Amino acid sequence: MSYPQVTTSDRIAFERDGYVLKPAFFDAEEVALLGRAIALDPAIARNVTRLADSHGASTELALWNHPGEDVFGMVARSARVVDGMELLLGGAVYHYHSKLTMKRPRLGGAWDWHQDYGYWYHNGCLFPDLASVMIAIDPCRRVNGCLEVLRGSHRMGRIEHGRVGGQTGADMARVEEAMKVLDHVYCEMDPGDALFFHCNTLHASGPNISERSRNVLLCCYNRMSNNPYREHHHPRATPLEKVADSAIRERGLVLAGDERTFYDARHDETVEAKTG
Ligand SMILES: O=C(O)CCC(=O)C(=O)O
Repeated sequence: MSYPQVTTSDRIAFERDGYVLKPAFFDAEEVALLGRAIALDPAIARNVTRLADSHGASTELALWNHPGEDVFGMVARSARVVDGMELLLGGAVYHYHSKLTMKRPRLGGAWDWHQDYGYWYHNGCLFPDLASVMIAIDPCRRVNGCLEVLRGSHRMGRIEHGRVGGQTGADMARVEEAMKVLDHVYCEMDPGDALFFHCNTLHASGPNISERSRNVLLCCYNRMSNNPYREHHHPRATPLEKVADSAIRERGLVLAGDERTFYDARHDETVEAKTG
């Protein structure tokens, strides 16, 4: 069986636009496993952090540093993702963290405009040699808060960030100027689609004003050569054990449960998943 791959023409698009959307990167069976894992793993529900946005709503986040043997780990370690990241970032990568961002029907809040490197710069990463892949578990549409990007904004370099609600947001005066010269793209996605984006790409997402949840998995990677110069709450260069693309389906519905250590992004501390 063959699996979708990131190609050299994807790399050209990524370098030009700061992102590339790969439709149907995961199939329906693989996406169903992710959806069931969210529903069935009580450790995820116990370790969700709510991040306030600038409009008084909040969005939900569950974040962990190390990809394990569970279904989320199989996706983060799958050859199609890791090889794709290595092609896009131009060298060997390691797993920086993964997170579920979840917007409940009618309640899920927004993500304010930011660059991921606006955060990660402060973690001792010298170069913006990091990227994320967002994998749609639910349909992502404007009405339920799909990701929005400013096409080509990664070429602006890192811009100033400050506190916006419970999040860290980009200097809006500069974002507004960038909006006058760059395309504002709503990245609508179907379940299984994967959006690879550069850590300096300005991105945001709106609130969920629909009756459907908007759950996505984000896996983030750093170049091995960009080992952070100091310890921080995400890992320094750590060997990444890649698995075959078939491993997601072959392993099936393996839950991490209490094997996983979550990181509480709101309180800036590591939270161990607890039983009971
Ligand atoms: O889930 C979203 O809509 C955006 C998440 C995001 O921007 C992030 O985790 O940096």
